Amino acid sequence: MNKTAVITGATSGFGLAAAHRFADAGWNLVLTGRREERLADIAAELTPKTAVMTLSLDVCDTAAVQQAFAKLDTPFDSIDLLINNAGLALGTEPAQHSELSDWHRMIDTNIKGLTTVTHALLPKLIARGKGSSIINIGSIAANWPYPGGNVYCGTKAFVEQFSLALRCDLGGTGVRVSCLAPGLSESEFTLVRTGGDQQAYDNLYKGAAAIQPDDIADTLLWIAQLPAHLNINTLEIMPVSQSWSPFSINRDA
Ligand code: NDP
Ligand code: 8X3
Repeated sequence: MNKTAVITGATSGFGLAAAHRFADAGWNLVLTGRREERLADIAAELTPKTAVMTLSLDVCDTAAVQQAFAKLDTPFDSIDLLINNAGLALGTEPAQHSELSDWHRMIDTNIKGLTTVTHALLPKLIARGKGSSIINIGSIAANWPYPGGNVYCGTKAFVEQFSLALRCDLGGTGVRVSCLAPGLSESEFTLVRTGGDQQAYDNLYKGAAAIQPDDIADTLLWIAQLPAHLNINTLEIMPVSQSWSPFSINRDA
């Protein structure tokens, strides 16, 4: 029997690439995102390869998430893998110049949305037991702060620590938990973050040989298909072009 994966945020970037990769590998898919038209197009493209169900929902809408996952039909009611990928950054300004509404939306999406989906699907994953997995998409921003990262960095630090703590609680159930933490990756993420600034997008990625969504999709499939006795705890992945700088020193402060 084919395995089933739930991928949140499957309308673009990592989630979309993962949908294609997992479909090619024969997984049934439950794909979510807010953009219904994109979901319909993706389902139409993938359905010849595998069974696909789409759920148009906002992960910040707790009732919608709970209702959607409470009534999954066969074969989608048996969940082997949850990829908690839906997320976003908003703004690149220092904290003192940031919008509070942006901070709250990042917290609502990256923390509250991710935990709502996890809570809704935990019973199904535990029912599948050995070999099932949760893969949470963190970020290098969890461990490597940078100017303008403020709340985004904080939300991804939550994702990493939540993933590790979840592993403790799920001991003995057979459910694996991983946090995959990418660095600079080329996707709509940067357009969302900058309010659609194509120039900022072009400047960031030009010559950077950034991670591509297909690279992350390959890594997700590798994690999900590891033998059932192995658990990747956290995995940071950067493009070779990205590395660290010295600490800054504000001498006049
Ligand atoms: P994209 O912007 O390409 O994709 C984000 C996805 O999340 C979209 O499918 C979007 O769907 C979905 N999404 C956003 N908000 C919501 C919401 N409230 N409810 C439901 N779905 C939502 O970005 P990436 O693929 O790059 O990002 C995916 C994840 O990877 C994010 O968690 C991001 O923080 C993380 N990440 C990204 C990096 C990068 O440099 N790109 C690096 C490290 C981590 P829709 O708009 O249709 O709802
Ligand atoms: C996003 C990656 O490097 O922009 O999670 O913080 S980075």
